[in-house]
Amino acid sequence: MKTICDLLGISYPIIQGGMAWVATHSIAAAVSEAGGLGIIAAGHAPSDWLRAEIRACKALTNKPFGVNIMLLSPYVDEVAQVVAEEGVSMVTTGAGNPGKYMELWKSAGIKVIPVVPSVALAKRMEKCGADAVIAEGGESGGHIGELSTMALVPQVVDAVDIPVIAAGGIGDGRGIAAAFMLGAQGVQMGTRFLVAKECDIPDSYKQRVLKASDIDAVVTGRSTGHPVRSLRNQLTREFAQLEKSGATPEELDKFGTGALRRAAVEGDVMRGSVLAGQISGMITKEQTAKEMVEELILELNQVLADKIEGLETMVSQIKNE
Ligand code: TUI
Repeated sequence: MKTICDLLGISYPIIQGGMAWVATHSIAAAVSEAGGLGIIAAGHAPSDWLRAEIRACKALTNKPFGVNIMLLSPYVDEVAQVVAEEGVSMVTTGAGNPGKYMELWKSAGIKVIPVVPSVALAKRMEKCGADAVIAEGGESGGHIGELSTMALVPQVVDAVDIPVIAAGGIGDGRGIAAAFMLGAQGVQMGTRFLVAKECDIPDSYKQRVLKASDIDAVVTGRSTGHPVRSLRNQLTREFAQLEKSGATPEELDKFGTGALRRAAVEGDVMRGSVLAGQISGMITKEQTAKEMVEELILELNQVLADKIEGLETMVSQIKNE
C-alpha cells in the first residue's frame, strides 16, 4: 500500500483541518510549504471566493494543497465544480456523504479523502472510490460525530483497505505517535493550526484558544442532530439554556446561524462560536506553521525512539526485562 506521503506528494503525514471561515490560502500555503498538506476550507462561501483563494494559494506555493468541501453549504454544487476546474491535489469533505461528487473529482485526477465519523460511512466511501478516509473523533472542534478518536480509528482501520488518517484530539507529537499505534497512517490537525502566525483570524480568537483549559471545549446542539464543539462563552451558555427549555431544532439552528462568522471574522469571542477541539488546553504558544510542523516531527521522533521520560522503563517492564 502506498503511504499517505506518496499518495499526496508531501514530506510529513500531517494534514491541516479544513476549518470554515478560518482556513484561507494563507495558512494552507504555509502548512504545505512546511511539508504538510494545507487545506483551504470552502465553508459556506460561494465559488468566486474559493477560486480566488485557490489561485492565491498557488501564488504562494508550488507544493500540493487541498480544499475542504462542507457538504451542508448552500453553494456545495458550484464549489465542487470549481475544485475540479482549478485542479487542486486533493479534496476533503465534511458533514455529509460526498458520493455524488466522486466521479467529477476522480475524473479531474483529484484525490478524494472524506471525513467520516463511523465505520459504515468509511466503508461506503471506500466502495465509491475514496483514496483514503479521515476518521474524526468527537474530540475535534466544530461539527462532530458520536465516537471518540481512540475508539473510532482502530475500528475504521480494521474495516477498510485504504489508508486511514486520524483526527480529533491530536495536538502534539505524542498524539501523532498514538494515532500511528491505532493503525492510522497520518493525522489531521485543526486546533493547533488556529494559533499559527499565518492563520488569518482575529487575535481575540487566538487568545481565547491560548487561554482555554482542558474542560473549556463544550458541545452544544446535541438535540438538533448537529452537535458542535466550541469554547465555553456567553453563546454556549445561552444555547444550552435554550436547549434545556425545549426549543425546537429550527429555533436552535436559527440562534446558531452566523455565529461562526461572528467569532472567526468579526472577532466576537463572547457572542460568536469559537470552534476548537479538546486539545485547546494544551495550546500555549503562537508559532509559524513551519515551527509547528518541525516541532511535531521532532516530538514524534522522540516518542518513537523511546526518549519520553519514563517510557523506556514502562516498555522494559512490559517486556519483563
Ligand atoms: O465537518 C466537520 N466539521 C465542521 S463543519 C462546520 S460548519 C457547519 N455548518 C453548519 C452546520 C454544522 C457545521 C464546522 N465544523 N467535520 C467533519 C465531520 N463530518 N464531522 C462529522 C461528519 C460527518 C457527519 C455525517 C460526515 C458524514 C456524515 O454522513 C451522514 C450521511 O450522510 O451519511
